[in-house]
Amino acid sequence: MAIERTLSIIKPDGVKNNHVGEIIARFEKAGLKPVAIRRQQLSQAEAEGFYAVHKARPFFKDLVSFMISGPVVLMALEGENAVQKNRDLMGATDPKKADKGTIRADFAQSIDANTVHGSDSLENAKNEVAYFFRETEIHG
Ligand code: IDP
Ligand code: MG
Repeated sequence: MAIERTLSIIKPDGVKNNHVGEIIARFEKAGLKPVAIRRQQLSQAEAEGFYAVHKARPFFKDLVSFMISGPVVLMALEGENAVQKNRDLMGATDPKKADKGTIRADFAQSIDANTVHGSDSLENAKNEVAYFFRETEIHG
């Protein structure tokens, strides 16, 4: 299997509820190494740009305002099959539908405050990692 990189974001609820360490521990135990990491307050423009694919969706405004409601933790994760592995660890978008033992099932409150973002394809992962990190900030 190929070594991949993917973007993970611990959303404002995960940061506010002090789950940063537990979430990163799950990634590391699963063989996903945070090769770049930064805590940051996103601006409205950054959040809108990041979620531009969802611009036409009815939840876009709420999604952006939630994402700028507090600091997030941005990470590039590296490991075998990293894109799918991260999605498996996250669980379904709606925490009520997420499998037991996933990050969203264990920590998320709602479909808005669902604790983590993860890239959904290798192509999106490349773009999303590059959206937040320069190559010189990534150390494998
Ligand atoms: P994902 O985060 O599991 O990849 P996406 O469909 O890419 O899910 O949606 C991006 C984010 O938008 C979700 O994580 C969630 O916070 C929010 N979202 C998605 N669908 C809904 C919805 O039906 N209502 C409210 N928020 C939603
Ligand atoms: Mg998505």
